[in-house]
Amino acid sequence: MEKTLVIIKPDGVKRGLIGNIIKRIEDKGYIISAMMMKQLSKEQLDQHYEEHKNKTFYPSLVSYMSSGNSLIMIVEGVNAIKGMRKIMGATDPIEAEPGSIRGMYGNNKTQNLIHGSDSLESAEREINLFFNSF
Ligand code: YYY
Ligand code: MG
Repeated sequence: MEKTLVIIKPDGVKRGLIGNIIKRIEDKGYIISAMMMKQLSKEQLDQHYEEHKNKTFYPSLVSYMSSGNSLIMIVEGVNAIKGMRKIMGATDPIEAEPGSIRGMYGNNKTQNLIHGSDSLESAEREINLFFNSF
């Protein structure tokens, strides 16, 4: 079993897509073992997205990600890290597979509905950041 950190981003919460997205995660066979509704602060986002701090899109990413509530979850399952990335789809929803979450519901590269850790190291770091546990 693997753990990964998943965030339904503010556009997903505002658009009422929480239920649909959770359904996709559970239908895949994953277990949600923790969840927390929270408006993320700039300080938390600076840590969460530290690899992107110097990118040109960073200011707009942080202002969007802090604009409203997010649903932050620990998702568990066999190969959950890679598997979640697969059902999320590519970063840009226009490039994402039509059947993926981003491909089905998204059309904006920044407001792309969902985050999932990209490696075991990221999962451990991100789960510790939001839940103080791994
Ligand atoms: O891991 P993933 O979310 O698929 O993409 P990343 O390349 O790690 O970028 C993180 C986050 O930043 C992305 O989900 C949206 C935003 N972003 C952006 O606003 N504009 C870009 N050109 C690239 C990424
Ligand atoms: Mg990433």
